[in-house]
Amino acid sequence: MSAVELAILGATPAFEQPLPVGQLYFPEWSAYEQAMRGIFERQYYTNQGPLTQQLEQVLQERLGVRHAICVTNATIGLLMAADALGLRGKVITPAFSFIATSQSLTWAGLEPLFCDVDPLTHQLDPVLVEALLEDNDVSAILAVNLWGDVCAQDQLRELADRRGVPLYYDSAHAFGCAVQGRAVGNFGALEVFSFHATKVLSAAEGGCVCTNDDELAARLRNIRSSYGAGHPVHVSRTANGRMSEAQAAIALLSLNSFAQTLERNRGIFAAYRDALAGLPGLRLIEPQAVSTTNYQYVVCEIDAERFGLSRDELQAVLRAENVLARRYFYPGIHRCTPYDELYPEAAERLPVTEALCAKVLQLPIGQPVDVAGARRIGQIIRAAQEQAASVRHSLGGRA
Ligand code: T4K
Repeated sequence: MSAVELAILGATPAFEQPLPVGQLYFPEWSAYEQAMRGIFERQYYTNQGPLTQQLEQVLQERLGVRHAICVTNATIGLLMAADALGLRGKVITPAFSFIATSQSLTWAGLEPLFCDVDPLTHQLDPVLVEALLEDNDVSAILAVNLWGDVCAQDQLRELADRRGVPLYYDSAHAFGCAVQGRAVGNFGALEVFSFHATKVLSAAEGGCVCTNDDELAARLRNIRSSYGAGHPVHVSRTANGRMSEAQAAIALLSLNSFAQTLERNRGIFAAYRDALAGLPGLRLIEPQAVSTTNYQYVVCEIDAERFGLSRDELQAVLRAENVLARRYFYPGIHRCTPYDELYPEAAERLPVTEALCAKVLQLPIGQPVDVAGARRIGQIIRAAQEQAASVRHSLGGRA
């Protein structure tokens, strides 16, 4: 029997403070204060200020991309992207993503055409994309680079080129990743990063659209706002997608310590890998296609039959220990408003997404947790499996 006593069975929680998922980078207070002092001295809050310009410059250099266009958040960036690409009709996209991916299409007057994902990597399945491309109404592919990994990019590019539609990426999970040494940000027509607080590069709230296409960049800048628009080009709609100076200040500080963040993440991920090794019914998702990952997330699949507890039961065990594990993504986008009513038949076409939504669990990584914490979480999960019958009994069908 395991020496670990579980909080769900009456023991004291393993962690005093709740451990959220998400990177949650916070700079040193003194560095933040200094950056804010600069903003106050310049009396310049937003509208493509000097810090935003500096951030764009640094991102372009680091990623080796011609244009890094900073925005308020990735959702706005994706929306602007759909408009700048001049899309119409349907866009092939996964339902296994955060709802913002599809909502960006809906806001742009487009229709998401949901495609299933690969059961091993969780990325968009190119074979299924090919079949959906037969629909004449399709005007683009919006792929999502998930979990610090990337899609089958070569296959997707080949399919998109053959059909003559743009391929673009929601890369909210993939900042800092590279494919054969080439930074993510350089693939497809454009890529959109999120700099949300939960992401590996944080502006507290923010994002960036990267492209090597000068024309597209000009349209994106003009859609974003007249500030920082560069040379005027015709666009039919404009928005306010500006990044504020306070956001840019945090992003610059986050970039300064990015190498340490990655190193820290790598250590935590390795601790989870060791701690969870050999557990029947638990599969840790490891990046496959990238040469560098950001370890932004720790994602596991729980096979209820083999593990002995369902994903939801294990989540309840962890929550009792103050580990705020998340069912991420749950439910699939096709089951969220308005898509559940628009496409009631979608679930049948998305068996892998359906299965993943029932078994994927996200564990904490980033600043809230350290290597010792990851090991402890691994011990809790192991103990939960060993004591599955008692856990189930204590939950009494609640999870
Ligand atoms: N595409 C993909 C594939 C995405 O994953 C996302 C966003 C987007 C597009 C859109 O990017 P943005 O427009 O957001 O830039 C979070 C984030 O809000 C969202 O950025 C992220 N993905 C999404 C998957 O997760 P929630 O609602 O799950 O976050 P929330 O508030 O529950 O936070 C997670 C945990 O962190 C909680 O336990 C609370 C804790 N937390 C959170 C924040 C913000 C803190 O302790 N401190 C904090 O400051 O959406």
